[in-house]
Amino acid sequence: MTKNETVLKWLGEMEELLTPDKVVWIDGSDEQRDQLRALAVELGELEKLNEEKLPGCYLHRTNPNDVARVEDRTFICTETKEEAGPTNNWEDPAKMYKKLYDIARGSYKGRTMYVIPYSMGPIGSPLAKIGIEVTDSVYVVLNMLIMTRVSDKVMEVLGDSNDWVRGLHSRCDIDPENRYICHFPQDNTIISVNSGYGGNVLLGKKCFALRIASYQGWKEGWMAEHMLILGLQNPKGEVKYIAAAFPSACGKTNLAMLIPPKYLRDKGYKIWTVGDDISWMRIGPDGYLYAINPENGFFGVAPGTNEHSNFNALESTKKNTIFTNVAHDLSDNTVWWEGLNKNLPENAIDWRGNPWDPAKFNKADKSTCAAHPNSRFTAPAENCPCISDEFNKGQGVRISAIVFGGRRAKCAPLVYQSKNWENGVFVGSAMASETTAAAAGAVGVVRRDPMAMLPFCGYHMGDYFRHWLEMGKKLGDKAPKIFNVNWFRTDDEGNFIWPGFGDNMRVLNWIIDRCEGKADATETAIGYVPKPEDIDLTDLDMDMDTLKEILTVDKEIWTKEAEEIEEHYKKFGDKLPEELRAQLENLKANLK
Ligand code: GTP
Ligand code: SPV
Ligand code: MN
Repeated sequence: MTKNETVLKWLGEMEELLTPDKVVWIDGSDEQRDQLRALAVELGELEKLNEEKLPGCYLHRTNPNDVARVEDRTFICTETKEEAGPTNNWEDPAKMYKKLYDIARGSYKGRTMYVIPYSMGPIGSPLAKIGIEVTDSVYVVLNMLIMTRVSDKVMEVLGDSNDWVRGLHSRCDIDPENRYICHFPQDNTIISVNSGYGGNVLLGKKCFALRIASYQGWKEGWMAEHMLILGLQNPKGEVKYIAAAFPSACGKTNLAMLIPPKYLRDKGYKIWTVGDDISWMRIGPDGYLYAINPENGFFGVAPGTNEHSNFNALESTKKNTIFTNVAHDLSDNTVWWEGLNKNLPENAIDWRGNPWDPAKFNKADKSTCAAHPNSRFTAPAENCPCISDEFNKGQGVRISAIVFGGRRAKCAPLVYQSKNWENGVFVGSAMASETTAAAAGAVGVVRRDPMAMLPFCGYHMGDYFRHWLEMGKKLGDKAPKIFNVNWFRTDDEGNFIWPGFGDNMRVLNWIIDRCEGKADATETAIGYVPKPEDIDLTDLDMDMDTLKEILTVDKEIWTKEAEEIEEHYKKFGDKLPEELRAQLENLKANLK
């Protein structure tokens, strides 16, 4: 398959360590994929779904102890603890290699070692990067075939270069006590043991495209971010691109595939999807910021996805999709999850593999759900009805606006614009959101999640803030404008006030108008907030007073917020850039 000595040497070491019965290279062909699908069914790793309704689709259940990312078992193993910083778990690389090799040794015995050469980004694009993952899981191979670009051409493009990311995945015994997701950014290496769940094992995704790539971007002068990328087309046919960072399960996939409200569609507005989770961004020859989506598919949250909330995502899952931990509707051999429709299946198997009793279903009690709250679909991007023409082009799209956001029941207004890049970096660095089921642990607890990168930044977060500030200096007046949004303000009964989903288009239009100098705003202590009349409420069952309420900046709440940001900043010690400290002081002064 290759003459690249760095690849052959590493694969030799892996074979010796893991002792597989055989080694199979993955070539990206339909023929090999079909054989592996059949094998996965034979092994019980996948169940084949209704070929007429869901052609090429399969169901997988992970071990119930293995359903989300495990942040407490995720490590950044740099030479020094200081380099990993206060927000990452750290271990000495030599110690961690030994520990992991001891766990993985001999673990492929009686099994096959699959070698997956893949490209993050269009193969051969100057913005793309190459990885090789070895795994003993056919499920992982089939997911990687959807999520990344796998082909013989990848090794041709690599040639004899050593610029590629090593990824070792071994299922071992799916033992939660020995589960580790470890990154060695200085060796371009990832090792993941004892898990079979998405973000822990599809090593091109969070492990490479964010944790390793963020480190590479810092060293090489570019950015790897937890951001969707969308193109907003106006009635003149012009398309402007927005990149948006929200924490896990906070609405990236939904925003990326949004369908505008009817009155805006009638005028000719349309959204194109470039990416739904990860963005790699570089300064182009013209000095502007350009982004590609390094992925090739969507690993999306299933619950809540339906033809009204996210039609395009649902369409994307109608063929060649793998469903993980959703419910199996036996009546027609299809899938179901909470929020798909109101027809609770009478004859279904839940995500644990047990018969599901719809009579016992109680919306408020997650343990009665048929699908796991973090159940997911792995769908090819090419299935998406609104996939952008730019998706497969390697040069990237020019970003006009960067948007931060999260789940805040009371604090952040629907939208505001930062005063400038530096102030925007402050907004991102101070971001907070309620935790979700995407990671193991408590749900609904507010935590600081800078730039939605808390679980994904592969180095010291203080250096990461500094890198953002440096990028801003290089971009100068060509820098994208930075905004913050919050779809999740709630009323006293806990209901979301803003309708969200397609109606978020009303906010995107204000954002683009601001970028083009077309919309007015009111200056507040935290930034520029829209004049209520500039958020178009046509056809919406919402009055001006309610809109004004979600646009208000409550000084009392924000004074408390500033205190919490101060606390949060203490973690970074003298690595916290002075500029950000000054921004915080400025906010406090504005609130007086
Ligand atoms: P990851 O894949 O984990 O990174 O998640 P994501 O950020 O792509 O989130 P996603 O779009 O999958 O949405 C997660 C959950 O939030 C789903 O249950 C959605 O239905 C819900 N959601 C998305 N957008 C909105 C919105 O505008 N308003 C409300 N109320 N809920 C939303
Ligand atoms: C997330 O948790 O942000 C995801 C899913 O996108 S995972 O791939 O598991 O990280
Ligand atoms: Mn994500």
